[in-house]
Amino acid sequence: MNPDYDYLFKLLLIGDSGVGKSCLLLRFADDTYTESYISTIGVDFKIRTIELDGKTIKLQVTGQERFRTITSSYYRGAHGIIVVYDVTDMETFQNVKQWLQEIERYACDNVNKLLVGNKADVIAKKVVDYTTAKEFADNLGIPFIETSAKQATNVEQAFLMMASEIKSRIGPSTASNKDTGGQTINPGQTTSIHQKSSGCC
Ligand SMILES: Nc1nc2c(ncn2[C@@H]2O[C@H](COP(=O)(O)OP(=O)(O)OP(=O)(O)O)[C@@H](O)[C@H]2O)c(=O)[nH]1
Ligand SMILES: [Mg+2]
Repeated sequence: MNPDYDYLFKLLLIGDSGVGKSCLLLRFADDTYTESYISTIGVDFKIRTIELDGKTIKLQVTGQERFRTITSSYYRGAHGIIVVYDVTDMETFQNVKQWLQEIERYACDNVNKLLVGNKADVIAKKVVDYTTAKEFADNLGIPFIETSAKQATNVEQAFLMMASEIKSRIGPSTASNKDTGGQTINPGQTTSIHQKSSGCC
């Protein structure tokens, strides 16, 4: 079998409710945006294939839903985890620490992380400074980017940044890392998925 991609990366979007995880996912995968807020029940799931350094990378992105039914198997299957906060809501930034603890607890040790400050278009209500968040991320050695799902600012860059970091960690594409053994998450799937015994990414 010859898959039509060189790499398959599984990404997870986590963060407080309302920060814009679903909107980032929709902007990245479908280039759409909607103002109306429908809190995610169940799992958001999208696939998009990108080109990076001449390689075809299939990104399978899952957004976390409000009631945190994401189980450890989702974390363990992920190659990269994007932690999102809302730049207009200090509490969502303060809660990033908790989200990072969840990653420590459940994800693979070498999982790639990215901090995203979303809603950067709402300049008048911005309460989390770029420099504050950047220093926080630098201290933890995590890349950081501000985005706007609404205006499509840096959304593409955020996902490309993540893909590129994972690609450099994993190294050259081989048959064994085309699908690195995480579980497959099906659209609309809401229940926990049993982890394959193949273990971590
Ligand atoms: N101004 C602005 N609003 C945004 C942006 N991204 C999302 N929103 C708004 O924020 C609200 C919540 O966005 P969602 O993407 O549904 O948030 P979520 O993180 O998926 O929330 P849950 O599913 O409840 O966890 C919606 O009303 C969006 O329209 C952005 O970049 N700019
Ligand atoms: Mg959502």
